[in-house]
Amino acid sequence: MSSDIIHFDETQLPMMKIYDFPSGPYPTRVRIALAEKKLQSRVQFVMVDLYKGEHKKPEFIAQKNYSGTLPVLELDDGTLVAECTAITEYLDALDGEPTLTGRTPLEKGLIHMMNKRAELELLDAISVYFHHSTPGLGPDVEIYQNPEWGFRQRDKALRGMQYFDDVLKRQPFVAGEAFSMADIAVIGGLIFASIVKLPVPPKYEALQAWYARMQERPSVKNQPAFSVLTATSD
Ligand SMILES: N[C@@H](CCC(=O)N[C@@H](CS)C(=O)NCC(=O)O)C(=O)O
Repeated sequence: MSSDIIHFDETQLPMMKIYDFPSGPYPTRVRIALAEKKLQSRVQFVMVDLYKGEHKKPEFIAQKNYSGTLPVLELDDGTLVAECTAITEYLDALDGEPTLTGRTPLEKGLIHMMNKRAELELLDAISVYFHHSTPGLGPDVEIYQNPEWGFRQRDKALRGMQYFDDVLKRQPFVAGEAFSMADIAVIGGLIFASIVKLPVPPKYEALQAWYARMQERPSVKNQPAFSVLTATSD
């Protein structure tokens, strides 16, 4: 273990706020990161109802997140950090153990690459499918839909599953030998895949086995997203 790891007493950390929708795939990424870092007690969650379009209200966009998405982290001085990757990097930098974003330059580079691929090839693609080719968040929120574009993104996500299956045939975690932010991003993708009823094809055995292992982690298995999925599954 390197000597530059910072350990701190998390009870001394000022309270943070997270604008959240507890069962959402992206907010779940940050919830998993918080659980891994054991920082949940330092966070006050503020519910923003996606299905009521609260995240698209002019006040939310002007005052909390220009992109009109969740989650958003607010520090006690009012500083706002949006984007799951950025929030995870901030939380990870607060304390050195466990690391979610890597220690060495190579670990950091590989984790960032695989995290980005998980977003591009899986999670964001499924999100586009959800918003464009399914009822999404409902007619009041989904004011522009392009179903053809959504179906292309669904097919892209299926190719993404094949890619991550290949990766996980070679290594135990998405970015190599250790659990990281990149695993969390793929978990978010597969949660979203369940929401849109796009199950991982059985032939992707390595991806399925990895996902089963991930759902045994305490930081993952207790997430509200899984109770909602169980409650709504056919
Ligand atoms: N790139 C953003 C995406 C966040 C995102 O799409 N969050 C979803 C919540 S699951 C959302 O706010 N969706 C509402 C919408 O796009 O209208 C991130 O990584 O935080």
